Amino acid sequence: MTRVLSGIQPTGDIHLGNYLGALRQWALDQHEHDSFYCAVDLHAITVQQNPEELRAKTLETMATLVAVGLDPEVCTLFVQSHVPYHTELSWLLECTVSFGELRRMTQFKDKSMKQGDSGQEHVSAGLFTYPALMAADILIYDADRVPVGDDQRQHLELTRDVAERFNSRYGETFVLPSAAIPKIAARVMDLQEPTNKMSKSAESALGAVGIFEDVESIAKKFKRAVTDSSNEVRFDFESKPGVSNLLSILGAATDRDPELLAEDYAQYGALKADTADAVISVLEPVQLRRSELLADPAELDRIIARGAEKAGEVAAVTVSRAKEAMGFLSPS
Ligand code: AQP
Repeated sequence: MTRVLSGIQPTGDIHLGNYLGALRQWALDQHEHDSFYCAVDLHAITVQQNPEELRAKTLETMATLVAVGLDPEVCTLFVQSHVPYHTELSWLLECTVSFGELRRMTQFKDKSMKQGDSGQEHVSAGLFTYPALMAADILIYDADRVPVGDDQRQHLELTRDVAERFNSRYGETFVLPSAAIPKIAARVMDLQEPTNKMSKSAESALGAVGIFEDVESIAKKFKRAVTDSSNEVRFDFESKPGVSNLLSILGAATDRDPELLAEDYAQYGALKADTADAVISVLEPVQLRRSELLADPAELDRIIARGAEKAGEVAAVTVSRAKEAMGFLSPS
């Protein structure tokens, strides 16, 4: 059976891009494949976090994963730091990846520049080496398929390169994974700056739609979404990024082709209103499920503990295989 792995950082507010680009696919995949999903708290600390907030966000993220439809009886749902083998394998892979490969990662360039622009001079070494940890997250579960948004494509390619290099140096050890990127809404764009991806750290609060926002606020954000002055509804990201973003969100929320949807609209106003309605009807059941879960913390604790146990059993085997291949002396 195909093995699937993916993760989400327990930071900021989970937004529509995370949902349409990744989480929704995770929920579908769990029934087809042997699936492992986690809150990647070790990735979150590549930028400084408030400890109390990190703890609260991690719990909240786990509740969100269940709310979007992940069934802990069907898939393995866990918190990354509860399986310490990830950091152990990460070190082995840090010694396999090259400095030049890490330096080429566009996400490092973007995020370190963003920190510089916001007056923070401290850029952690972890932000630079994080792709090695991500490779460990994937390779440790022998994952064949990694459902992610388009922004993670480069990290997935690096993971494959690292696995190939390791296998050719030390013998067949890791499965080579492939990215599973959705056809529609693989890169949901910011509603205010449609040439930038929708992000948890968006400049304007109007640019990103949180999946737990109240419906009035969601409707307002779509109403104010930036389009252009030509008032022609056409799916063309190059010349009409704002309108195309709305069409692709509407397409993803209604399972329709954005190019065909464009033919149904003559006005931007109607497109914005229908997109808001479609998004709200997709998100409302998720919002309801999450509030039920947060009201039952003992159940959430049980899910998290069970997930760590299941994930740990698989991870332990891969790490010992990798250490053996590299020539580490086994403890007697
Ligand atoms: N805009 C997006 N469109 C489609 N997919 C997206 N993903 C993130 N943004 C979009 C996908 O969501 C999954 C979880 O990603 P993450 O936890 O790494 O989230 P992130 O990339 O940290 O989120 P942000 O919003 O980009 O935060 P910033 O930029 O502030 O750090 C991944 O599969 C990702 O592809």
